[in-house]
Amino acid sequence: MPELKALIWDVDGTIAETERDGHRVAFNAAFKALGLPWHWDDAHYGVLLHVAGGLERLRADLAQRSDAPADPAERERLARALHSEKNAAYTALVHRGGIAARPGVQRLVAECQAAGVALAVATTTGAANVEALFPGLFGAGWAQLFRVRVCAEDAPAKKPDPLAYTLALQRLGVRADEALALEDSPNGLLAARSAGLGVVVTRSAHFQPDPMPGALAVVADLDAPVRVADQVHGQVSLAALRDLHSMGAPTAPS
Ligand code: XBP
Ligand code: MG
Repeated sequence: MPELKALIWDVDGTIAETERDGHRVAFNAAFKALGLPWHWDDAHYGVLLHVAGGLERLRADLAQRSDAPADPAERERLARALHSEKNAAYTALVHRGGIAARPGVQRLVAECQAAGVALAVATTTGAANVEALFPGLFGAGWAQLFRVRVCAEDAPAKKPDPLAYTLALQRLGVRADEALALEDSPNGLLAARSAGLGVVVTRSAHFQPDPMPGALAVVADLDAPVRVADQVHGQVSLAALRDLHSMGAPTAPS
């Protein structure tokens, strides 16, 4: 098995609980700012999250609302206005320091940095949201740490399409069997697997019960124990990832 050269990170739900603590809160702020009496509660947001992409999520919700504009052009205008308002509220919330990294994230990033394992991001959210979040979590050198970042602007075909991951691999200059992906959602898992990557799933607030077919491992968070064949590592360390990687990626889904 080739050496593990890169770790590709999903952002929302994987690096931080940004869906529960950031995007949902910001969508609700956007409804209010535009004078709409709408509110996405936790349970409804959990269902909507199966649509990747905030704008796509708004379109899906508006399409089934009886109190949304019936005219498609007007509905699209409203979805775009809400999405842009949501992103402004999200970056403001993040800048206020409202969101922490999930357990084990900063430790694993530091381990990779020390060992020369490249770090990349493959996310369906916009670059501005990543640029708002990362300095608070990884310090002033965050952009050197995560040199390769594939965001919504680069990969318009959202997960489960593999595009974000294939682009990240291309820009890293590594093959799929030289990298692993970290994900929290079924769509993300499918996207990374379709790009030929082995995937470790770290369960986030909204995807607790979802089956995660084909993941190399599924953990509660990166500080939780992880089983690799007949051995249990105390946490998702780089050593644990190397062991998982050496087992080889499961066959890509058809
Ligand atoms: C994240 C998303 C994003 C965020 C909101 O999925 O689907 O749409 O919810 O960001 P993943 P935008 O973690 O699989 O990348 O509103 O900027 O889309
Ligand atoms: Mg995610």
